[in-house]
Amino acid sequence: MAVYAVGDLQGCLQPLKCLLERVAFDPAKDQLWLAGDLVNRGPESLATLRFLYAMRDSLVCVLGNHDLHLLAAGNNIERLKKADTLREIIEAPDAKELLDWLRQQKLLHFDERREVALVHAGVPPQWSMSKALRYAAEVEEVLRDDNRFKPYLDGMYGNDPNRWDRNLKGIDRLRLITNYFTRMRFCTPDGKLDLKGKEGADTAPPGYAPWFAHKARRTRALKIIFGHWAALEGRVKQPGIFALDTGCVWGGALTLLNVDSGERHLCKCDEHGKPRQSAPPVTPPYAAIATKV
Ligand SMILES: [Mn+2]
Repeated sequence: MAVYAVGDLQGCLQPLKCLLERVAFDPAKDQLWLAGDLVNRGPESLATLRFLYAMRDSLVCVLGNHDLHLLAAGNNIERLKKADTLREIIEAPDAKELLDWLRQQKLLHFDERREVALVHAGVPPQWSMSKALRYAAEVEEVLRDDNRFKPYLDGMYGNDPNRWDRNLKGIDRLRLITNYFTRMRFCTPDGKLDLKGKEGADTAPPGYAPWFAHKARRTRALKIIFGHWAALEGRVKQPGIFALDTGCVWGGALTLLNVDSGERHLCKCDEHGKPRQSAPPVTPPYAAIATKV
């Protein structure tokens, strides 16, 4: 059995198929971890979601900001913005089945045996993995609750509060937890968020740094796989940190990581998210990820 992790798909189904074929992925034996943002902006969001749903028993999936936005728009179509390409999903005959599956997914996954976590944006520096899992579960529980998920999706938008306080309550608490796991890039050592910056790791405002770069980060002994931050171009110098969003939807590449060997496969995409050329597997300075298997 092999375990692979793939970066932000955003509706780029063909590059995903190209990578799964390249590694001879077998859904009966292998597992695919999705770093979130399965849909939106790219060419085939509905087909991507259907493809993944059909192989759901072989997946581990964490939700990204675009996936939550799809759930919110499924609940309230007014949430759709001009640049969104999500209407085809919301109007599909199987929309309910697909969206009900999507809202069962997690914000944070932790494989204890491998000591590897999977998250869309990151884990804030002030939280241990056990704390992070508890807080992620608060949101996951609400999302799965037929009576509570709609008000949550309506109230999750916004950048405040931007600093963790364990006494936060209600939707403010859920919004900040959601922003940490699905939107964070830069923060202070105690987890105050800056949600404006989207450029490279060296563009943090004064006092801020990429979430993974804080020396006292409480998860620094663990490995963390994440997506969301295309400007990193898959390059992070901190050991144990694996950035998988290589901007497929923006004409970059889709990255597939073998979670146990650290080997990376890239499929380049053209502006329509179609495979352009295949690139050889690379294992750059990203050391093999898990040894305890
Ligand atoms: Mn994202």
